[in-house]
Amino acid sequence: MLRYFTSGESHGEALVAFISGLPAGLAVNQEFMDRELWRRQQGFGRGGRMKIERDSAPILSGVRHGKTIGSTIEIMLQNRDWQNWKEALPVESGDPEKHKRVASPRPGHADLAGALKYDFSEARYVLERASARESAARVAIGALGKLFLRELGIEVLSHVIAVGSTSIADREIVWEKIEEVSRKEEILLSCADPEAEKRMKEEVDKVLRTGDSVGGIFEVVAHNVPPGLGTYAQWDERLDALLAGAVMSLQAVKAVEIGSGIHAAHSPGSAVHDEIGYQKDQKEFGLTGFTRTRNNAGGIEGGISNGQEIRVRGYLKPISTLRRPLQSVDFTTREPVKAAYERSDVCVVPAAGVAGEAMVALTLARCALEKFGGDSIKETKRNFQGYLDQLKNY
Ligand code: EPS
Repeated sequence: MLRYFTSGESHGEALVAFISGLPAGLAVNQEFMDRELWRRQQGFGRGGRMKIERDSAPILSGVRHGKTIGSTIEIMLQNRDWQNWKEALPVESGDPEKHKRVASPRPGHADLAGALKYDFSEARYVLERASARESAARVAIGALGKLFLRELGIEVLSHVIAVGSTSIADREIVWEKIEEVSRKEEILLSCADPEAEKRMKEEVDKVLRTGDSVGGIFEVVAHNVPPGLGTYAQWDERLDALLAGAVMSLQAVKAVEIGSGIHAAHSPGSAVHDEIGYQKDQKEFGLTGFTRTRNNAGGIEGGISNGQEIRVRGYLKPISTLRRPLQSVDFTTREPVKAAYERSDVCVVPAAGVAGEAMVALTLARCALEKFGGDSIKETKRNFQGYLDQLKNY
C-alpha cells in the first residue's frame, strides 16, 4: 500500500516527507522534482517569503543509482528562512524574550481552534504547522507519484479557473491548453485564457492595494486514466471520495467538486449525464471502443474511473492573514484587538493547484498500485498490460 507522511514547521529547519510502497526500479529524476517545486512557488500574489526560498528536495533514502529500490523514500527540503528564525523557534528552550508570539488569532486561520485544542497560550506553534508551506513536501513526493503514473501513461496537471469573481469555470479547457500552461517559464495565474488571466491579475492587484486577500478555484486534470480505478464495493474505496479527501486536505480548500458536480445539483438528469456511444475503430486508439460526448461526470461513475479524463476542482477561501486585519481578541487580556498580521501571500490559487496535482497523483498512484500491484515496476507494468489486453478484448 502506498503511504506517505510529512513533518516540519514553516520557519523550522526543514520539511521532511516519507513515501513507502512505490515499486522498485522506477527511474527518479531530481530535476523533475525540483521543477515541480518551482511551479508551486510561482504565481502573482505570493508574498515576500517566496523571494527567500528556492525549494529543492534532495532524496536521502530509497533511491540508488537513479532508481527506487522498493524501500521507504525520504526527502528533505531545507527552509532558507530558518536562518532568520533560529532564536525564535529553537528546539531547546532558548531565550523566551526572543520567541515571536502571535498574540491574537486570525479569523479563518487555524490559530484559535489550534490553540484551544493543544492548550497553547498563543498561536505561534499552530501557524507553524498549519502553514501551507507544508504542501511543498507533498509536491516533492507527489512528483514521485507522477513519475510512477507516467509509466502507465497517466499524466496529471492543473490550471486556474477562477480568482475572486473572475471565472471560466463554465468552460472545459482541453488537455493540450493545460499542458501549455504547465510548460510556461513565467507564471502569472496559470489560467489558459489570457484575457481572463488579465482580469484575474486585476483582482489580485485590487486586494494588494486594499490590504485584503482573494481565493479562487483550481482544476486538476488526470489524462489517460484507464477505467477501473477505485470501487463502489466499499465507501472508503470510492475514487471520488479518496480524491475529495486528498484535495480537501490542502490548506485553505473549503470545497471540492468532481466534474460539473455543483452545477449538476441544479440541472435535470438529461442535461447532466454523459451519453454513451461505441466506435469499433476507436478501439485502436483508446483503451475501449466506448465513447462519450461530454464529461460532466469528471471521469468517475460509481466511485470508479470510467476512462474519461478525471477532473477535480478545489475551491480556495481567501488567505486568512489580512494586512487590514479583522476583529479579534487578545489571547492574554481577552480585550478586543485587531487580528495579528505577519508577512503573507494575498493569492495562492496557482500554487494550490500544483499541490492539488500532487494529491491527485498520489491518490491515483495508490489506487493503481492496489489494482495492479507489483514489487518492481516491471511487474506492475506486466500486470497493467494484462489489464489493457482484457479491456481491448472486452
Ligand atoms: C503561510 C504564510 C507565508 C507563506 C507560506 C504560508 O509564509 P511566511 O509567514 O513565512 O511569510 O509564504 O507559504 C510558504 C512559505 C510556501 O512555501 O508556500 C501561512 O501562514 O500559511
